[in-house]
Amino acid sequence: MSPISLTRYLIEEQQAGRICADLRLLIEVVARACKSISIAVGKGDLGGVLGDAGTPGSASINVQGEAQKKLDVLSNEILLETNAWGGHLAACASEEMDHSQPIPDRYPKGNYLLVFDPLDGSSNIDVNVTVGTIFSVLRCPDGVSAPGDEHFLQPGTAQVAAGYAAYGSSTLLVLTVGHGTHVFTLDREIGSFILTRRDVRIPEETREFAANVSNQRHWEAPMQRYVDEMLAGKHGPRGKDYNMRWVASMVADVHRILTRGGIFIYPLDAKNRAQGGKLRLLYEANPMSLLVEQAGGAASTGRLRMLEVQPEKLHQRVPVFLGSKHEVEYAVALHRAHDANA
Ligand code: AHM
Ligand code: MG
Repeated sequence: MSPISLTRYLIEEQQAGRICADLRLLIEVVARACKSISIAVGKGDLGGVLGDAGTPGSASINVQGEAQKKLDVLSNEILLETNAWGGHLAACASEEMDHSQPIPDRYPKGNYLLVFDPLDGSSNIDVNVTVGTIFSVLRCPDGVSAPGDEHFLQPGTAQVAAGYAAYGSSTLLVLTVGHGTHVFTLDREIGSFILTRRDVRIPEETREFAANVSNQRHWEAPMQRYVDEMLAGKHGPRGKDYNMRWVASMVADVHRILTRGGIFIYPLDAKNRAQGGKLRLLYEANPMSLLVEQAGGAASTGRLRMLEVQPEKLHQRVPVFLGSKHEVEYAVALHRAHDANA
């Protein structure tokens, strides 16, 4: 059978009545932006794109209070510019921008809102480890012609599409439009994303976890216990030996879980408690949670199903537990038992 390109996949989804033409074109434009980012990431030092943004000794700081890399800024610009003129969007919101940005008046406007983390895993940019772009598509509420930050505050269940591009040994686009999670690989010779894994399924059981264990002493008690139990191996309460992997790029860690199972955890800890967690609900947790649920996995804050959290602010942060269903359920049960005894 001839390869199925992203374009063909999306046209077939439209023909099946699962997406409309505007959403199809919007996803095509996001994919085009990801190709441009992939090229910029791939040039590395040759493109002069590594290192901090800003001037020497005074790195530019984003709304998250984090030093921006040149590639964070460039990727954000690529996504904004590529998506500005297509006529499918009403506004964009980015992890790298203080506020959402409406489509400029000189361009036609559409009915969707695009949310993105332009280059996730920034700490890995300069060391040639996988980074990625995470995105989520929401509907602009009816009757809203000039959307502001408040119109993005929709729960993850309202996402009409979500995905990520991973810039690793190959460039991948992983996508859901609410009917399964599918993997497309960039064929660099023809410049197209080709469907390489349809309907990914995450095994319900796992022996692998992803966590920055250097933070363990700062975590809430149930999560300290959870990881202690896994580290105790087959002679401990879990009765099996676990393996640990932590790339520190959420796209890479989630991609491994979509490929062979596992659990990803970024708990609440003493350092991030005031902000509610480390990872961002709208830019990271919600799109990844939709992809994981669509692949048969589970995603939680530890206390709530991630996709049902009602956002209160654009840059809201949350604790994250996602991946193999039974493992996530176990982590949630430990939180529940702890809260019941508090
Ligand atoms: P970023 O959006 O600033 O790159 O931060 C998000 C990243 C995730 O990709 C990753 O899971 C996590 O931060 C790594 O955190 P840590 O450096 O604490 O291990
Ligand atoms: Mg990020």
